[in-house]
Amino acid sequence: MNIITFGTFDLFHIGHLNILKRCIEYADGNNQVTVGVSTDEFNYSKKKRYPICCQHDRLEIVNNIKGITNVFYEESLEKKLEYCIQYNADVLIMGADHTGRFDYLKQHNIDVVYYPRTKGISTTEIVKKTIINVTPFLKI
Ligand code: C2G
Repeated sequence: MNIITFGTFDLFHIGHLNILKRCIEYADGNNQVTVGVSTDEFNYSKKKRYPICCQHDRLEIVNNIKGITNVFYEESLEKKLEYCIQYNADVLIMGADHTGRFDYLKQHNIDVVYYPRTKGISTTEIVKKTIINVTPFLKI
C-alpha cells in the first residue's frame, strides 16, 4: 500500500510525528510514504497568515524522518486527486479534524483513513503558550 498524507507541519510537534508514524506503520516497510507539505502561499490563502516556519524548513524536517520516502509542496486543496495519482497512492491518511473532507477520493479507488488527533497539542496552542510565557519579559 502506498500512503499519502498532507499537512503544514508548522512548529513541528509530537502530533505531527504521531500521524507520520501511523503512515509509516500502515505502509509496512516496502511501500511509498509520500507527504505533501503545504506551501506558504497556500497557507496564506486558507488562513490569512503565513506559517511561522518557511516551507523550505518545514519540508526539510519532514523529509528527514526515517520511513518517509517522498515529499513535495502542496499548492492547492483542489489538486488532491492529481497528487494522489502522481504519487500512485492507495491510501490517504489524515487526522480526524479532516473527517469526511476527502471521502470523494474513494470514488477513484483511493482509500481514505482518518486517525484521532494527538490530544493536548497543536501549533496554535504552542503559539498561544509562547505569547503568554514571553509577554511578561518583553519591554513594551
Ligand atoms: N495532527 C494530529 N494531531 C495534532 C495536530 C495535528 O494528528 N495534535 C495532524 C492533522 O490532523 C494533520 C497533520 O497532523 O493530518 C498535519 O496537521 P497540520 O500541520 O495542522 O496541517 P493541516 O492544516 O491540517 O493541513 O490539504 C490539507 C492540509 O494540507 C492539511
